[in-house]
Amino acid sequence: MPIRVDRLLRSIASNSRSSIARVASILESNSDVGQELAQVLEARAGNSHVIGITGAPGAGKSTLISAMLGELLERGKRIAVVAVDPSSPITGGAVLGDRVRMGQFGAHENVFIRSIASRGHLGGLSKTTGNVINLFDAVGFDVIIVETVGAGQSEVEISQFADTSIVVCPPGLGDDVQASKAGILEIADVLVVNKSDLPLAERTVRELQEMLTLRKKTGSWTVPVIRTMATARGGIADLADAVQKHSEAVGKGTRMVSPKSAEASKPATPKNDETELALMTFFARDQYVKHNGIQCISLSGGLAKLKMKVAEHHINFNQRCHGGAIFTLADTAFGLSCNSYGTIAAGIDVHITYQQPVSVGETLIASAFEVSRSKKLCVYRVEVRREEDGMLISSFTGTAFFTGRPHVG
Ligand SMILES: Nc1nc2c(ncn2[C@@H]2O[C@H](COP(=O)(O)OP(=O)(O)O)[C@@H](O)[C@H]2O)c(=O)[nH]1
Ligand SMILES: [Mg+2]
Repeated sequence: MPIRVDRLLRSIASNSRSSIARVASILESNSDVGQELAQVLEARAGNSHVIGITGAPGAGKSTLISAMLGELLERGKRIAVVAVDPSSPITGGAVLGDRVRMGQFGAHENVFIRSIASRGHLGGLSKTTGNVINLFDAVGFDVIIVETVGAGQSEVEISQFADTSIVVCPPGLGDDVQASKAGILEIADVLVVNKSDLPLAERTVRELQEMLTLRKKTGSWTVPVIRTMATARGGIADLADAVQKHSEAVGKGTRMVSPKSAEASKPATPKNDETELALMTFFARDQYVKHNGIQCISLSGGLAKLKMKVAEHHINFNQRCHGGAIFTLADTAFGLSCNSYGTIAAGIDVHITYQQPVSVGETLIASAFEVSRSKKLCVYRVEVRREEDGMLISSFTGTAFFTGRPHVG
């Protein structure tokens, strides 16, 4: 083992805060030393209970974590918090706010709070976060709480790291939001309706309970719906009890074996020729795709590669290709790819960025890649490039939910 790695490992064995912070920074830098450290730490991890907390911005996750810290400290635990903030690498805006909200216990000797900025690490969020979690695990924290912001990919990724996933719902969840969050609810081991002091809270609890009775139960664990008022530490003991019960039900360190079990629980990949035939049929049937002049280049291994020549009817009022047309191309590549597993996959959350304008006569190529896939959810990335010079025009990420229902016809 190189001297530097060995020295760093010895420095964290003393459990000094500054050494742990230094090693966390090295892991985040993803340098060679960081990668070696990550391997050693992974081998030493598996004793902590990792709790993922996710939900819409403003739901009260950070406030809830602060209240949880108070409760868990009273129960004699050492706790590390990892706040994953996708929006704020430099300004520290939201991160700083979160520190304030978790601040009451931030300086406690048995608490360690670390923020990870994730912007600019496309596809790297899971790796860095996983490495920092393993660090806290290896140095002996009893509980590691991971907060992820927003809706979409990061939650899905984080659910792969947590032994217990908590989804926080603010009161007033309308029907639309419920539908779009169906996939997120699928990953919840514990549901929390925070801000139970607000008038719509009871209705939200009832709606969530109804949704839970409708969905098929997997395993023996029954997902509880807990009411909390994080600002006044209301319901926090119940939440800590529920999380503890889940931990006892599933066992410690389950996240360490999850890559294997996740692999086992993935929908089986059908044989290539069958997949391609099915995808070809979907493609041929799609009226909207035809209307936009989208052509298929390949559908190999369930991953779609499509082509669209930008015509007059794709042009917007600025004489450029309409963003909606580029979106259609990327979304079609996403839709075909995630539907290649024999059952209907429904898109629940997508995001697109536009890097370059496109003019009439240019040809665009969209290629889909699979980022992750579990039994219920999958995440895809699609790149749209200009055929002439390979220039990146647009990047798209999408999450889809496997409904379990077969395709019609
Ligand atoms: N009324 C009420 N407000 C809350 C409660 N919990 C958190 N808040 C407020 O909701 C806002 C967002 O909280 P924050 O923890 O930053 O949410 P996050 O974005 O999910 O981390 C803050 O102004 C909190 O004070 C609660 O139980 N009741
Ligand atoms: Mg927060």
